[in-house]
Amino acid sequence: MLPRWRPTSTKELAPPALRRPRRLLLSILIAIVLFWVFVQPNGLFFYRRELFPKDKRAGSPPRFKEQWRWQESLPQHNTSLPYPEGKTGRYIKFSNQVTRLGWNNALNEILMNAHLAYASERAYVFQDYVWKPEYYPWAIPFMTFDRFRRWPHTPLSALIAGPTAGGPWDTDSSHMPRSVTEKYFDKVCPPSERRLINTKDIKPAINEASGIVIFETWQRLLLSAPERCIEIEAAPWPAESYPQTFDLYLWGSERILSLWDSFSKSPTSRLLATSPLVNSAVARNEHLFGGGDSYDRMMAMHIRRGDFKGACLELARWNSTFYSWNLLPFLPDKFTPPPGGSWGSNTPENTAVYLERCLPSSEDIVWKARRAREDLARHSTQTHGTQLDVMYLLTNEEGEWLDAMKRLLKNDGWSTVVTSRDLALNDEQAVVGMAVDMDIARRAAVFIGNGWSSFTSNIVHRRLVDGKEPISIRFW
Ligand SMILES: Nc1nc2c(ncn2[C@@H]2O[C@H](COP(=O)(O)OP(=O)(O)OP(=O)(O)O)[C@@H](O)[C@H]2O)c(=O)[nH]1
Ligand SMILES: *[C@@H]1O[C@H](CO)[C@@H](O)[C@H](O)[C@H]1NC(C)=O
Ligand SMILES: *[C@@H]1O[C@H](CO)[C@@H](O)[C@H](O)[C@H]1NC(C)=O
Repeated sequence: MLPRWRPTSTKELAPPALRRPRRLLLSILIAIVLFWVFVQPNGLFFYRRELFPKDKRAGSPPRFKEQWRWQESLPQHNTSLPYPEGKTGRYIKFSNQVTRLGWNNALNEILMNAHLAYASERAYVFQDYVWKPEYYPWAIPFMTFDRFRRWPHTPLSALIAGPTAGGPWDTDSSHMPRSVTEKYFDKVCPPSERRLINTKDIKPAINEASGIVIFETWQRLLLSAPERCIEIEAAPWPAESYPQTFDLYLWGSERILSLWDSFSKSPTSRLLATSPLVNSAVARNEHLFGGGDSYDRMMAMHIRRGDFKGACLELARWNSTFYSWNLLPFLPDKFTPPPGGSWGSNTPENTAVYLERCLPSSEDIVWKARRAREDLARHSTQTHGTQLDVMYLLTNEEGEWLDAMKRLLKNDGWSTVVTSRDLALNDEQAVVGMAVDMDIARRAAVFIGNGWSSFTSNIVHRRLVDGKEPISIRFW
């Protein structure tokens, strides 16, 4: 889904050019100084909106020292390597990548940037995932001098594996430069040797273009540029509200679909893999489903609630289409925004249609599960008549509603019902809890997701790349 507010990014505060009495100027200066000291991300103190966050883990969060050390010791971090790696190699860093937003809004962009780097024959500079504070499983202290606690971040290799996070390319493309860390980029491409490209000089001309035109525009630029080291910089706010190379407006529209063919077949997609940490968490919890061979009997459903109760109304208000790969025309359960309504408001009938598809009731969920199981049995060429009796619910819901949901599903013949809340995760595994859920949903025989969710869309991507058939991918 599109976030309702813009993520803040550093270095965007420009003092307004005011010609007013001196006293006003002085107050503004004081306000700016106070902002820098207290509020601004790298300021001295951190100001929290939620002082009493509930549902957070106790103790201090894990630091991932091992993973960072592992990333640093990757073999491509060696300046003596021959072209296109080493000190004569070609590199691209996207400093305009989204930060402080949900993992899945970040993930789709990270993968597309890595694919662009590959197509441009440059090493992709991979960066930590920086959390949206509300989603981080630990509370963020009111005041702290510790930068990690203030803006928690997670090494990419804890969340995903494959060439995007530093793994090797396959043999067909072993001549391609491997992804490197920011730290190595700083060494092999010191600032004095970088060409900076600001998105404001490229994006305005292609803002409405289809995904493939956007991709090829950047690809031509990056391929033909003689500079070894390129860094893409975000246009300063408010020039662009989403200064990403592949931005939220693109992800939320059908314009993205022109990229599916090349992206889904790319080594970036084919070699994308589950991280060892996520795999360890899945393995640890498999006994809940009846062991590692239960995925053939499993249906997984993404029940997005919590913040989605408000979000679904916003989606209706703005007449939103499904998100990204959920829009692929060969998938069942297409959603076409109903006609009617006006800019920024929709009719009550249309809003009801949105709520039905975005925030289904417990009864609708049971009904949909039954239908999806029947449709699979009837149309699948992959499942060979295996009966589904294991249900996994991926959800940010909890409490009574969820307990009742489990009972309803059991009454409807699902003999095993497990939810996100039932998983046992250690601290490190809890940090990547969303990726753990996603991987269980990737493996399940059928998946039902929320068409507006980027979380769902990235599961759809992995399932299709794995070769799962469209009838096994459903939406509310
Ligand atoms: N483990 C788990 N967490 C979820 C689920 N749904 C939502 N969440 C929580 O919500 C956060 C945001 O979800 P993401 O999908 O990663 O973020 P997003 O980019 O906002 O995604 P969408 O809102 O779905 O488009 C996650 O980090 C979790 O804290 C779920 O099914 N399982
Ligand atoms: C760096 O690369 C060179 C050239 O391939 C190789 O000889 C050397 O052993 C590598 N260094 C390390 C630390 O791997
Ligand atoms: C919503 O989208 C539909 C289909 O694209 C269109 O017919 C309708 O007029 C749109 N409504 C608004 C309020 O933009």
